[in-house]
Amino acid sequence: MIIVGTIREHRNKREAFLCPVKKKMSRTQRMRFFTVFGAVIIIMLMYKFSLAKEILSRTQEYSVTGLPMRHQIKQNVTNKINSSTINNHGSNRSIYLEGNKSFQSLLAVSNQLTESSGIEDIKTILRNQLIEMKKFSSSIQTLSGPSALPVLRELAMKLYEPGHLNEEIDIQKICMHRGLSLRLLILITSAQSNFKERMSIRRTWMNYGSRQIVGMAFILGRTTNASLNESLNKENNIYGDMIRGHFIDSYFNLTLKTISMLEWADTHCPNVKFILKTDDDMFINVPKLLDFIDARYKNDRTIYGRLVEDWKPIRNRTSKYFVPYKLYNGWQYPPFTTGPAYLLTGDIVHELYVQSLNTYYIQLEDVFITGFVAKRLKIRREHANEFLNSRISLRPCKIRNAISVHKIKPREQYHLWRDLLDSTIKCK
Ligand SMILES: *[C@@H]1O[C@H](CO)[C@@H](O)[C@H](O)[C@H]1NC(C)=O
Ligand SMILES: *[C@@H]1O[C@H](CO)[C@@H](O)[C@H](O)[C@H]1NC(C)=O
Ligand SMILES: *[C@@H]1O[C@H](CO)[C@@H](O)[C@H](O)[C@H]1NC(C)=O
Ligand SMILES: *[C@@H]1O[C@H](CO)[C@@H](O)[C@H](O)[C@H]1NC(C)=O
Ligand SMILES: *[C@@H]1O[C@H](CO)[C@@H](O)[C@H](O)[C@H]1NC(C)=O
Ligand SMILES: *[C@@H]1O[C@H](CO)[C@@H](O)[C@H](O)[C@H]1NC(C)=O
Ligand SMILES: *[C@@H]1O[C@H](CO)[C@@H](O)[C@H](O)[C@H]1NC(C)=O
Ligand SMILES: CC(=O)N[C@H]1CO[C@H](CO)[C@@H](O)[C@@H]1O
Repeated sequence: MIIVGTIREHRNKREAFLCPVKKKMSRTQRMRFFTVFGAVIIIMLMYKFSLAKEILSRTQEYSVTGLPMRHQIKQNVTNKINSSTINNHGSNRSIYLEGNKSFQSLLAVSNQLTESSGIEDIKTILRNQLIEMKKFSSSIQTLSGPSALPVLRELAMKLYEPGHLNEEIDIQKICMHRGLSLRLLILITSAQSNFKERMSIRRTWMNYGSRQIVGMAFILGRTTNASLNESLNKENNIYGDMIRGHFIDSYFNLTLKTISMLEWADTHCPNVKFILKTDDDMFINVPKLLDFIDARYKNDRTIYGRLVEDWKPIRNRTSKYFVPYKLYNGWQYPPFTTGPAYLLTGDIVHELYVQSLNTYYIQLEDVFITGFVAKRLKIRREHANEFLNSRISLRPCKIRNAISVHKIKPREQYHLWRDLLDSTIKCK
């Protein structure tokens, strides 16, 4: 009895809900209703789509910085767009405005519809609404300059994975007795695939590493490419001179490589007198560098190199050195020594490491370490003309007076090494 009663009640309710609609709607009215309903759905879908496109185009713009691994950067920026880590009111505001605008245009459509609106009226209203929408979309596009980029302004510590794969290397060979009797440690940042570059250095100026007072090693990151990883393992089995950090190796992560270098030196070689940071496309005149150090043996808290002042951030997205305002909004960098080669006194390594982790990340490692971090720690930066850090004519006498020469191809290392040692060449 009770069951039958509730079923009947249900049916009655349904009929009460459906019947008046059925009765009131004529065929044309029903058509109009569904057309408007469909149009509203289409508008909502289009807004959703344009919103998605807006986000996508921003992340793409961000990645058009000439940085390799742009795919991964894009992925992470997209991942983080939803999280609160984005400190970007510009883009948040425009997305928010867009939402408000879409709500308003739906209201506008419904307000303009009357009982008597025909299909043609609805079409006109929708067309006008679409034109409005397009105008608004393009105004958002022009709004999204660099300031609207979803850029992550993060402390380096958030990005850096500390630690090294130390099982593969002979730490004593690179830095004996934690650097107590070591005068110079040369750490060469190297890209994983640059096997030829490493070989040419091993066969030339790296030979000085066999002296008791000089230690040398390459600094690399981690890779997810198993076959590349395997060939690096093999290379290290033979040479044991590659310090491999835990961070992922990429152009955007260059600064992490230098931080990794500082961490390793701080942990395993804290007593060394001087550290040269250099790259695998450099020729280093080690005897000249040792003379340079001997003349400054008593000095402390200094970075020597090619000092540049008044350098301004590059805001051109197509540049390799592009830095968005969100990462650094100053109009010029503090004085810094350029990245291909600079020399640190050993006493500042620990400070530099700790402070670098507490500094906002930018991918220009020289500006970051020898500019921002060193300035904060009040470390002197001194210009030395012998650091050429640029491509010069490779005449023997020029090389003999230089400490570092940039943009050297692997086969040129051999020529320079031979010229450096050739005692038949006399210079003034
Ligand atoms: C964005 O965040 C909201 C709420 O935090 C969540 O429901 C949604 O799934 C997230 N979307 C994406 C694409 O992660
Ligand atoms: C957007 O702004 C709202 C309120 O202003 C805030 O709660 C939210 O976290 C912001 N979202 C993003 C992605 O910045
Ligand atoms: C949406 O925009 C209109 C005007 O453009 C404004 O008056 C209204 O306050 C906005 N709504 C919200 C929720 O901000
Ligand atoms: C790369 O090789 C190292 C050393 O053998 C190993 O610890 C690591 O797990 C390897 N990584 C990958 C991605 O294969
Ligand atoms: C992995 O590294 C090898 C070289 O060792 C290269 O030929 C290959 O293209 C790389 N694979 C990917 C997916 O990058
Ligand atoms: C940089 O390194 C960090 C730490 O290993 C890693 O999570 C991140 O994916 C890397 N970024 C790029 C762009 O390679
Ligand atoms: C940005 O750089 C590209 C090439 O590097 C150049 O063609 C373009 O004119 C530059 N744009 C501006 C605004 O300087
Ligand atoms: C390529 C890249 O940066 N990947 C990182 C994206 O972010 C997640 C966590 O937020 C990391 O685990 C990935 O390594």
